[in-house]
Amino acid sequence: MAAQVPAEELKKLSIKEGANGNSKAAATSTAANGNSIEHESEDDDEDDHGTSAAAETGDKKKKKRKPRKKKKKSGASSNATAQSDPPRVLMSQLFPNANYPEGEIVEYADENRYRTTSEEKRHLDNLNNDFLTDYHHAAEVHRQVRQWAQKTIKPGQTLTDIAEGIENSVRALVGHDGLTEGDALIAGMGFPTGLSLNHCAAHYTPNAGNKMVLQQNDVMKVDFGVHVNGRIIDSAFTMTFEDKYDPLLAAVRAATNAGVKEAGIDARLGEIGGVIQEVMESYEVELGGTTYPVKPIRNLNGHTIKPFSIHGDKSVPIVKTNDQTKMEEGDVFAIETFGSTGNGYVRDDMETSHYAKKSDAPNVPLRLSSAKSLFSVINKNFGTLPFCRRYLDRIGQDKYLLGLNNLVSSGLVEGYPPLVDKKGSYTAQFEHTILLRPTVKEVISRGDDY
Ligand SMILES: [Co+2]
Repeated sequence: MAAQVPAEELKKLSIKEGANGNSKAAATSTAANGNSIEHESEDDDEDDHGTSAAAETGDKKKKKRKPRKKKKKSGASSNATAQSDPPRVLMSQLFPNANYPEGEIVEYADENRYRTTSEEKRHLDNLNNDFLTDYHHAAEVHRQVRQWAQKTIKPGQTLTDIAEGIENSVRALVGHDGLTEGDALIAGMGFPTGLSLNHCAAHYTPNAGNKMVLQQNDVMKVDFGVHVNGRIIDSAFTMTFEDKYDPLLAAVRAATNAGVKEAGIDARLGEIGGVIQEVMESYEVELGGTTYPVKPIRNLNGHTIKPFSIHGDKSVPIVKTNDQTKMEEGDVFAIETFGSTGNGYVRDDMETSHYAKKSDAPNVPLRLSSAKSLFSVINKNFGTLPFCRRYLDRIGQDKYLLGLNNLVSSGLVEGYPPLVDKKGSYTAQFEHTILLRPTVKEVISRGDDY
């Protein structure tokens, strides 16, 4: 989920309008660096799971990401050892000893090199055991669901079906359907499934009755969160069905990877933005006979993530700024970049779907009884996790709009309207969650897809 730059802050940025540097070298050196996730070797026994839940899955096995550390416990009640299609096998069943795979491990460099072997830092890392297990759990759910989504989503499907397909899969894999009070706070969606098309860059998900159908020519940002005990994975990718968009996607993928690479303990936020910008602007894309520079969307940011809170207090710009703030040990960052063929600037548009209770919500008396009861529902079901109108619908709430709008105007709940660039433009996004562990940087949401 994207963080927005306040308007006053933006004025301080010195942006060279239309600048489109030709530093191709910067781009290629940082682009799509290989990931070094600890894979166990690809299973070659594709056909040996015939008795499992995966048996019903038939043809779609070829691109499946297999669980990497399977430990068969004798006497296990169920014998599913591979994920089903759609994904419905509990992650805790695929990894019975909670030995969820790590993300990409990157050793610190330069003056932080000592951390990898430091006894003290290792000790600190070990203290984080529960935190890491929850994070690895959530990340593997994200990977399995998104890789299913990548091979399943096709033009002709409705956005509602796509969103529900992702959300029902996430809830099934963590084993919490979120239908009973408090259940969605244990594990489930970390925030609503963003399905933002074309010039819309972020924060679009269908509300009830939405009949929109994905088109062949669309550029769709798929941005969803998975949380386990409040540890949120925030990771996003872009889907297209026409080759002409490939340079746009390559620009943004490379820019995000450059940001991930620059991130580290003591790295300065403004400088990371500069590196991201340089990589992004080294690309251009030709659409319909016109060549467009790929511009970073300068009022969208990466951000820290706190327990149950998607936007922490630090922002990672995607253009050069003078922000000298440093990344620190223990920080969790969502590194996300957006590229655009439009203005490189977004504004609010369309009907709001995303909301979240503010963590610093003031204690104001609510006079409207519908607002009061809705606030209680939000507290019990989502806490400060972002939710959307469909999430209220599915737990049986109706006629809540007046109350919801009242909570927003009272300052207790924040609305996150869709963010759009110039009409007719195209925007793309890639995003990873990274942990600045005491010993190593972990790109926790890294997969073999992006
Ligand atoms: Co985000």
